[in-house]
Amino acid sequence: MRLSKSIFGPLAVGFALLGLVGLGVLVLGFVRRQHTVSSNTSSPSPAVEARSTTVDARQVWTDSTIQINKGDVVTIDATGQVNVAAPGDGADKWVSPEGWGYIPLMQCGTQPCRYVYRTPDSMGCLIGKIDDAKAFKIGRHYEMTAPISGRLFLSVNDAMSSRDGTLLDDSRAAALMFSDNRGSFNAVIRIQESRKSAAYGENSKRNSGPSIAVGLPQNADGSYTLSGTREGWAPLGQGTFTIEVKGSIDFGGFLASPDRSPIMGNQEALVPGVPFGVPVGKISDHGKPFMIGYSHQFQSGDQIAYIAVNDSYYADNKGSYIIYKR
Ligand SMILES: [Ca+2]
Repeated sequence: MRLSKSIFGPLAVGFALLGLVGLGVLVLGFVRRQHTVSSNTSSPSPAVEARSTTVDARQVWTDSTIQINKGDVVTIDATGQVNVAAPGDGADKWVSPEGWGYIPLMQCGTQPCRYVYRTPDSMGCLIGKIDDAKAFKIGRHYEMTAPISGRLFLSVNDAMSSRDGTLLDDSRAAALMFSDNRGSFNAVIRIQESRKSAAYGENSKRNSGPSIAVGLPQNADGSYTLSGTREGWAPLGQGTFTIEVKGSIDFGGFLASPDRSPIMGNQEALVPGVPFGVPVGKISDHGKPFMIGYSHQFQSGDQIAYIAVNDSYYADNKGSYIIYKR
C-alpha cells in the first residue's frame, strides 16, 4: 500500500484510556464429562465434554483449558453482558455476546487510529481462537468442526492499538485497552470428539472430483509460495480442504503476519475492511472475500476457491507467505 492515501473514513469513536489494570481475573470453570449411553439402534456416540467458562471483559485472552482436536465438533452457547469502555465514554454501551453488530472506527488525536480488531465482525462480541490461529466471532451461539488441534481461548473483540495507533501486544493491550472494560460473558462449551475414520472418509470422497491446479509456485515439500508482490487472486482448487499459512510480508514499510497487521484496508485495498498485508480468500469469482489468517477450511463445492494478499499496491512488498494445502 502507499501511505499518501487516506486510509480511513470519517466516523470515529473515542475511547477513554483511564482506568487501572484489573486486579484479578476470576475464571470459574467446572468440568463435566459424560459418556453417552448407546442407543439400541446405532453405535455408541463419541464422548461429549462440556465446560462452562467465565470470560472477564478485562482479560485479553481467557484460557478455557479445553484442548480441541482437529475434527471435533465444538458448540458454544454464551450469555452475559460486557461494556468495552468506561462510564461516560463515547463507546460506553452494554452488549450481549453478539457485540455492537459492527466495528466503529477509532480516533487517535486528529487522525483515525491504525488499529486492528481481532475479527472484523462486531466490537465487543465474544470471540475465540485455537492456539494462536485467527480469531473468530462466537456470539450467542457458534458451532464448528475444528480445522486444527489446540487450546481454546476466549475474549471480547476490543481494539488492539494504543491511542497513537500502535498495534499492541497482549500485555500492553490489557493495560491500555482492556483495563476500562466491565462485565463478563459465560460460555458453555461442548466438545463432541470426532469420529475420525468416518469424517475423513467423507472428506476424501468429496475431494475426488475434478481438481483445479493451485496457481502458485510449488516448493519441494509440497507447500506453495504466495509472494507479497503477487497481485490479485490465485486459484487454490475446489472442494473441501484446509489452508494453513506461515511467514510474513512487509507491505511497504509495515509488517503483516497471517492474522495481524497495523493498518486496516481502505477502499483501495483488494478487500476493504480487512487489514492490509494479510492473506484473504474467496469462493468463486463473485464470492464475498474474507480473511484467511493462519488457517481456514474451504468448502467450495464445485466452485473455485482463491487466495491473495490484501493490498492496493504490490510492487514495494517484500517477503512471502508459505501456503500449505491439506
Ligand atoms: Ca476498552
